[in-house]
Amino acid sequence: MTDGEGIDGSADGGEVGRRAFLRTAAGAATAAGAAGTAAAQEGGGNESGGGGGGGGATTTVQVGPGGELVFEPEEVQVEPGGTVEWVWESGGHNVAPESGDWGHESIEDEGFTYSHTFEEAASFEYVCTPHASAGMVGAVTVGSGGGGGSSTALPNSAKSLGVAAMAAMMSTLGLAYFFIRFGGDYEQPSE
Ligand SMILES: [Cu+2]
Repeated sequence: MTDGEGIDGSADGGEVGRRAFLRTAAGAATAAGAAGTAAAQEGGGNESGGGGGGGGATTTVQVGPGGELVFEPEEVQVEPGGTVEWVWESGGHNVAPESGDWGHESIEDEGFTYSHTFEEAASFEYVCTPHASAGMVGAVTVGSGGGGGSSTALPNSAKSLGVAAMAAMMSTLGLAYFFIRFGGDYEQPSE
């Protein structure tokens, strides 16, 4: 009945002290983490309207440059209201849309130009009819859509805040570990 009571009592005392310290350390770490999260959310909250200079800009696509059976560049991106101009660098090509009411189906010679203004945010694929099988295909992406998926990326400021919060948490926990491991006992164990 009475065996170990004194030992248990002192052990409990030590345990309580450690737990209290752990609670304090954990609380500090949580607070640091919460502060970091809040700051990160604030940092990520600035939704600026994006770059100006969208509508009205003209992007040039070379048609068959150097006699090669390609559109160069093969894929272009414009903002809604942006214009794409195709410039024939060699003859025998056209710009035939996969769908939609645009493009230039007639075969043209070098020096011809065709331009179209894209208002709708979508992806427009097209081919050169005579050379589609040779891989003379192209695409116009209007807007930031088309599988970019970059809207979920955190701004760098939020990332660094997160790292700072994590570092604060780790250092707090490290300090806690140090105190728990070595206690306040700085005496060397006598041998
Ligand atoms: Cu062609």
